[in-house]
Amino acid sequence: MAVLPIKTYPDPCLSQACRQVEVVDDDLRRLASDMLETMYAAPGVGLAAPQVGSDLRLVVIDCANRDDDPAPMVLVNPRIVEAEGSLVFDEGCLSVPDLTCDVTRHERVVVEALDAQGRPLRLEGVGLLAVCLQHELDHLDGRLFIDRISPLKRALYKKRRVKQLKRDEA
Ligand code: K1U
Ligand code: ZN
Repeated sequence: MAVLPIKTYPDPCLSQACRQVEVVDDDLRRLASDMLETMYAAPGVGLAAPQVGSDLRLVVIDCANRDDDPAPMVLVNPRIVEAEGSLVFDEGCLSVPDLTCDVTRHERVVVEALDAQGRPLRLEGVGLLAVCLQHELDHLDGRLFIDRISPLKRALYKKRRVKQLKRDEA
C-alpha cells in the first residue's frame, strides 16, 4: 500500500468526468487500498479517484467515529438511487486547501455500487455519511464543493488560491 499525492485545485484531473469501471480486478483493488491509505494519512473521511489522478468511478469512505473500529468502504461505480431532505454542512475538501463553507445537501441518500469484490451493495447514509457520499460522488462528475457555493465566495477563493500558488512558485 502507498500514500499517493493528492491533486489540488485547479488541477484539471479534478474537473474531469470519470468513466465506469469495467472490471473489478487486482489493479483496481490495489488503487482502492492506496486510496484508503492516502485518506487515513490525510486525514479524511472520504476520497475519490480523481483526487489521486485516476479517471475511474471509484470512491473510498470511512465515516466511523474516531473511537470506534475503522469501517473502510470501497464503492465502485456508485450512484445515488434515493435522496430526501436537506441539511447544511460546513464542508472542506482535501483538494481545496484552506477553505470550508456551508453547503446544502440531501439529508439522506441511498447509494448502489459494487464492492471491492465486484459484488452489488446498497448503502443508506444520513448526516455525515450522506454528505460524504454526495461530496465524493460529485468528484466523479468533476464537481467540487466550491461549485455549490455562491459565485462571489468561489471567485474570492480562486483569486486567493492563484495568489498562493504564485507565492509558492517564487
Ligand atoms: O473528498 C475529500 O476531499 C474528503 C473530504 C470529504 C468530506 C466529507 C464530509 C464533509 C465534507 C467533505 C474530507 O474528508 S474532509 C475532512 C474530514 O476529515 C472530515 C470532514 C467532516 C467531518 C469529519 C471529518
Ligand atoms: Zn473533496
